[in-house]
Amino acid sequence: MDLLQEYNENGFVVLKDFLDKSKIESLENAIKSNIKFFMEKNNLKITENFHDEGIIQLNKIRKQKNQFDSIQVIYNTIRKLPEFQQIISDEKLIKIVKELCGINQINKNASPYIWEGFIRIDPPKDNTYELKWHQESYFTLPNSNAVQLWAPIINETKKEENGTMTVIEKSIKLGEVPHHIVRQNENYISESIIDENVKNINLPKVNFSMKPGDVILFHQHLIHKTFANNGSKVRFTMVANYSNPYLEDFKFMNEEEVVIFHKKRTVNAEENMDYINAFSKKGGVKDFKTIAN
Ligand SMILES: O=C(O)CCC(=O)C(=O)O
Ligand SMILES: [Fe+2]
Repeated sequence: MDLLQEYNENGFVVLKDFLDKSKIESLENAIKSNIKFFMEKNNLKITENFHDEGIIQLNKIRKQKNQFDSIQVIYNTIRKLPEFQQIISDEKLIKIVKELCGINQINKNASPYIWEGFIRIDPPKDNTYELKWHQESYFTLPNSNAVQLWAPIINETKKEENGTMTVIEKSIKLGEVPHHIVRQNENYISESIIDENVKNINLPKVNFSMKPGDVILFHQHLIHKTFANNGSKVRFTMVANYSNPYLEDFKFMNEEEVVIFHKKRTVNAEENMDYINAFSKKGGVKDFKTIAN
């Protein structure tokens, strides 16, 4: 079975040992240097595996009121590293993405639109930003047959340790499943499929043990989430979203429009207009506490 067939059948493909080792190493060094910079600023001791300990300690500091949030700055800095942009724009990778999102079938010289690219940092035993089951079509350009990339760096990812990606196999056959606005905790609200609706889906769940260099590419309608990080190491993951802007019904929207568009079409949008109006752009609300339910 070729990659496209496998993708259309299961909703995802896993590419083992796919990314260039030296490019990963350059990115990892750049990230570690950024973490080290903030550790030194905070007078934290630099040990051998300082990057894990650094994130854990800086995450504790961020939770103390009125303390400078280095994690937020690290997040925003490392997503713009040229070493990261290079990996998500890698020729070999884009060639496959073009096949999966249907660009090759339209024009082999055309290329996808990178809607999103960032590096997620999940410290151990902190479930503040844990996402529930969802489909990426609620977070990307509408009608763009988007492909999502998820790939670990620095540390490998395993279900029982620092958690990893899990998907509902073949759930793309269900098409888009309605999402709700779900208040997860004091600090976080997300759009996701409520547990009750997930329970009714009779398809197998699979998860992937991944090493740096491995990549999972999945369809915008594949239902997925990650397991909590219950290990001792930080989970660092590259996330990118590629869309096909050449489809018949594709309509370009800017970031703000996309965010509002999807929130407004959730099942319980009407009861959550305060929250929706407070959102101005991607990742736009920092303090959910001030928003009324
Ligand atoms: O890494 C995570 O926790 C969430 C990832 C995710 O939902 C995605 O990559 O689409
Ligand atoms: Fe996702």
